[in-house]
Amino acid sequence: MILRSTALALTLLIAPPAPAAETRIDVAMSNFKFTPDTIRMKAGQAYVLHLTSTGGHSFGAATFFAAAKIAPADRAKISKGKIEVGAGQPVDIHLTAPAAGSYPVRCTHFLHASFGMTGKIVVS
Ligand SMILES: [Cu+2]
Repeated sequence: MILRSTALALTLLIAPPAPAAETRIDVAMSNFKFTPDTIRMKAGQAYVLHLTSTGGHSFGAATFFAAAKIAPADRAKISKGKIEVGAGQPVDIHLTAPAAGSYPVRCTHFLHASFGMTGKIVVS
């Protein structure tokens, strides 16, 4: 029993559980689209959403951000369900994907969504 406990302790010392690897997802914003416009995630998996823009756009995904687990350090980057992304000012959001579903994404800037600047996050 003592030997078994020692062996277990040694195993834990030698191989501490690795933190869940984050998958990076790049989303580029431009006039007037998200690339890709369908973002795919697996429920419960860790991601870094890397947002870039060639102009002033927002990544509006209120239902997604409300449902996902957002890293505390990144919560302040989200305001009223959206993230403003300026040209040359990338934003990273570390998060854990929520339950399966399709969550709408849109740029909230005036008329941008009607010009086609919409997308979705599909969690499976
Ligand atoms: Cu826009």
